[in-house]
Amino acid sequence: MKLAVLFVAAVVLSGCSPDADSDLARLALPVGSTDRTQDIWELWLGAWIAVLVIFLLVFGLIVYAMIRYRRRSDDEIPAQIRYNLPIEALYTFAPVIIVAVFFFHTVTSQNNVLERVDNPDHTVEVVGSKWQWAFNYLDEDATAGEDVFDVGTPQEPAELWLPVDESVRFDLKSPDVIHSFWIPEFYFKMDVVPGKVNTFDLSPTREGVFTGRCAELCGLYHSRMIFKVHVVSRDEYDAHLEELKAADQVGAPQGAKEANEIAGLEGEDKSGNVAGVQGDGSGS
Ligand SMILES: [Cu+2]
Repeated sequence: MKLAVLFVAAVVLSGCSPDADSDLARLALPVGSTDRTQDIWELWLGAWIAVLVIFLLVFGLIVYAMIRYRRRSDDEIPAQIRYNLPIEALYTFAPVIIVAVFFFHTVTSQNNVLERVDNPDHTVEVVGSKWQWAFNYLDEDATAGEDVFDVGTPQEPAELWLPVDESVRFDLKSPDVIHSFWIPEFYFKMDVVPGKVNTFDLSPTREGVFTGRCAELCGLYHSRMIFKVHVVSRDEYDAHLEELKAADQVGAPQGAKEANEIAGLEGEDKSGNVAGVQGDGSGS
């Protein structure tokens, strides 16, 4: 029985992969785009297999019990059974085992995804602030070691450029509240926490333009914290950095340019409690 169920699950899911054309074959994930997406993909696929097996097993037992122990005539009552120790032990231990297996695979996948590379090729400092992003490219050859940045506003979102097949370290910072840095194609998000630098490494593996978001409800214009991600060749990446330098976007801002200028409310009093949003560039 178990083997049959496993076989069905394997057949149903065998056409699935993280770069399949159809959403269904990707199990509703976007096309995977970094060297870390395979780990998350395997976790996702494994969870679906486990869920399918459990579903078929439980549903099969329900149908079996309904038919096998049904009331067969009006003057007969099916055997009334209670306190079956083996079955109650099964009820208790099966879920514990299921949770333990999920936990084990979650921890190992997470460790793989968060593994550091020794000398990342690039370092991008990501500053999430109410309500946009700043991307600081630190110590790049293309700019002769000068830090350059791109910073967005809710009306004009920032763009993050990344070179394909080269490792990037992301340092996440926030000057105000908790945000979450999320690029769905990377199968990954990480909180951006004030007073703490969160870090992760990855290499984008697929050129393209993606949409990134803030995934932590951070206030009124949380939904405007959208940004564009361009994964490009190294040459295009370097050219973009040179453009930023030529546009005099030199330095490493610690908050959005107009963090307290809310879309549609231009000209409002900008003192008050959002004034602290604009960082001083000290990088603390
Ligand atoms: Cu946010």
